[in-house]
Amino acid sequence: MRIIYLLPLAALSPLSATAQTPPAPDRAQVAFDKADSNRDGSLTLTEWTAAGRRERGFKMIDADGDGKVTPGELRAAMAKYGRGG
Ligand SMILES: [Ca+2]
Repeated sequence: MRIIYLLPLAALSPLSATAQTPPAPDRAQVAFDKADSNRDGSLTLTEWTAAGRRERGFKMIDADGDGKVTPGELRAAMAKYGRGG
């Protein structure tokens, strides 16, 4: 009997999720994809500044300092600072 009551709630949850603002990981991926002009899965400073973002932000987000920003680094920075730089 318990399963019958839970199923309608489970079916509704995807609908309510799409009506809300996307969570930070999704926004990070969207921002990343927008800036990753050559689609190689990492952002260089050139791609970053070409996307209209500041060099200072790139250096803050490039956590390991290898000169490339990964989706994970961007996600972590957006979680920390609330935006993409
Ligand atoms: Ca790239």
